[in-house]
Amino acid sequence: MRYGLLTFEEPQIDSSRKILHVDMDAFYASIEIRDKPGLANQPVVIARHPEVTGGKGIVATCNYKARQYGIHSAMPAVEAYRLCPKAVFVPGRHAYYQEVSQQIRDIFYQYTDLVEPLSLDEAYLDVTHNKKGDPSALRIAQTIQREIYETLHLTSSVGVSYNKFIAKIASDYHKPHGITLVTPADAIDFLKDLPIDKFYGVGQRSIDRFHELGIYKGADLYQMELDDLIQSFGKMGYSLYFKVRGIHPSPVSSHRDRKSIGKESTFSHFTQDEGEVITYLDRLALQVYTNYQQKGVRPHTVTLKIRYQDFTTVTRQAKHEMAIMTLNDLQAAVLDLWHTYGDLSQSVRLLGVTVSQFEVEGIESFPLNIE
Ligand code: TTP
Ligand code: MG
Repeated sequence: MRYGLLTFEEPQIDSSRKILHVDMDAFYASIEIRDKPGLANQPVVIARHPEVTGGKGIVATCNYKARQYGIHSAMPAVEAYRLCPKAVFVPGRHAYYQEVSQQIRDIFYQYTDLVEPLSLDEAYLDVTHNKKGDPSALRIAQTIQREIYETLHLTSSVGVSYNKFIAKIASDYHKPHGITLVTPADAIDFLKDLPIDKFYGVGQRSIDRFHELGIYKGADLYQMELDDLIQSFGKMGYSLYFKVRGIHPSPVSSHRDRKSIGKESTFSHFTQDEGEVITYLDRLALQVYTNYQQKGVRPHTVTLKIRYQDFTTVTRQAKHEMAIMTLNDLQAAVLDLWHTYGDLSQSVRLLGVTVSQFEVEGIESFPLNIE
């Protein structure tokens, strides 16, 4: 294989790891139905009823019965109502879903500490060396699925493979309540068969570009040269070249050893307007907050990064005795740093917000200093 002036050996699959991706089925809706069995046979939509909100709400999710009417996540509740007026609209209870999510994670931790939650309802688990000493990842998947069902009365779907990328696609393959195993020997055929939009990380806008290039499924992607993929799709092209060959070495990174979570962003035009800077910082804080809240961690340190027009970069942090629990607290901490260290005598080109020094929610205590 040639890339630029360098020549590499054809990359090899590393099949030494055993990875699960667990994704709950119709998560919020299944919790509501579990708690109110009367809902079981009806289309259930998690959103406030459009008649109550004056039509403003958005569908968080819905059960599979409601999906038969074409209702789906992120759709305006008004549209869901139009598609199925008899659907039952149930307002979401986020704090409660978070509790259930923690109960699910507690089940995962009985098998491995290498758990990487992606959101409240899904996580990667590395079960290569698991606490049960079981060499069969498939059997562990079955046991975890059964245990979630028996203790929490919720169904889940599990993908079992040797890397995160394939495990995630596999969990979606037989939904709901399915288990899909993709062995290293099956991986290439599995990936070649896959429509391009199922490749995780390929967004709607790039799908059109892939189609323009005649790439509809994995097999088409597999034909492409690395150089061409990089030229057309940059970093994503590079990563897809390897993914379609079954290569994705990213480790399962548990929040227990994750050291920081951050987000930075460059202004499309540089600014000296403080109002604009503050709006930007609030938005970055919201993104960081959403990310760490989903992972169930609580930070003690906030770092602000400011890059000015001449590329001078200033990084300042504040340690807080109490963990930063709410979005308001995080936004206030970020603004505090800005007011102390920000300087608008020249334009700002980039801002970044990072949180670190995590404490983990739940029964186990976690040492503050994890560096
Ligand atoms: P998903 O796993 O995407 O959806 P789901 O669990 O409801 O259904 P599936 O069986 O297809 O996995 O998301 C998990 C939860 O996250 C979902 O129950 C509600 C919430 N969510 C939103 O609030 N807004 C959204 O746009 C999406 C996609 C999910
Ligand atoms: Mg789900």
